[in-house]
Amino acid sequence: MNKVVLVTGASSGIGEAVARKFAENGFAVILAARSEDKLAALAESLKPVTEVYAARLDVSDSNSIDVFFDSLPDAFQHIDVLVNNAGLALGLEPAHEAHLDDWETMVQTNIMGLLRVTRRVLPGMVERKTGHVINIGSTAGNWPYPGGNAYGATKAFVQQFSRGLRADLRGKPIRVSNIEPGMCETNFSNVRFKWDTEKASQVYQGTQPLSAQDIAETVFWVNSMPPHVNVNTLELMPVCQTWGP
Ligand code: NJP
Repeated sequence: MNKVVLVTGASSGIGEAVARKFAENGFAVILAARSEDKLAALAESLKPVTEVYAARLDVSDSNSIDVFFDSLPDAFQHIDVLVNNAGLALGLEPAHEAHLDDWETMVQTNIMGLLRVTRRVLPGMVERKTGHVINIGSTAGNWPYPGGNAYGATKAFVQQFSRGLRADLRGKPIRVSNIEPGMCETNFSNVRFKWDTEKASQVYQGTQPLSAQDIAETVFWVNSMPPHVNVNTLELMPVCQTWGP
């Protein structure tokens, strides 16, 4: 059996592009997200290329996590690469107008979801003495922008958790990387910025954003480095992004 990659949030955008990239390069892929119809379509398109398993996973729901991992077919149990990509950003209001429900959903998805999945996958990696956890963070975790406060804080958590994982795994041949995209054209950015040109122009000048493929190439490259090389943190921004360093 080929190496196995699990991609959460594989139904669109960066996750879909990452799954395609690994599939085209000989990995067996596990596709996970809530949108089963989109996963099924992606799985169909990848089946001629590689072994695929697709199943519903809501990372914000611990029951869904249990069902998903308890149902993994034997051939997909040995996860070599985990790409913790599922995530979302809700609301663009300043903190004094923000909706607590939005904050709760972001915490449950971007923080608790990533923790739940990692906790299920990591023991197997430790036992097999091999593995790579690749977390998809955000430039927003480093460079807060107006209205992105709580979202950025969840991604700052992802960065700090990645650092902590490296400490926990010290001496073990398991890699942990944190990839931090800036503005990337996906459903995420369409929903978040394109509906309001004025707000979009505050954070993004409207020339060329990153593409999901740009991130997929980066994630694949990070994993393709020799096993003794750990890319800790990698931040990518489109040249036109107006917020940041
Ligand atoms: O966005 P989108 P991206 N359980 O909306 C899934 C980060 N990022 O590809 O469940 C399981 O196309 C959702 O699937 P579904 C961002 O924070 C992006 O841009 O079917 N899955 C979908 O597949 C995120 O961590 C930008 O709705 C859940 C996927 O997540 C990652 O990149 C900038 C889920 C989201 O795909 C991918 O986002 C940046 C749940 N509860 C960081 N909730 C950017 N695009 O500009 C959502 O700095 N998903």
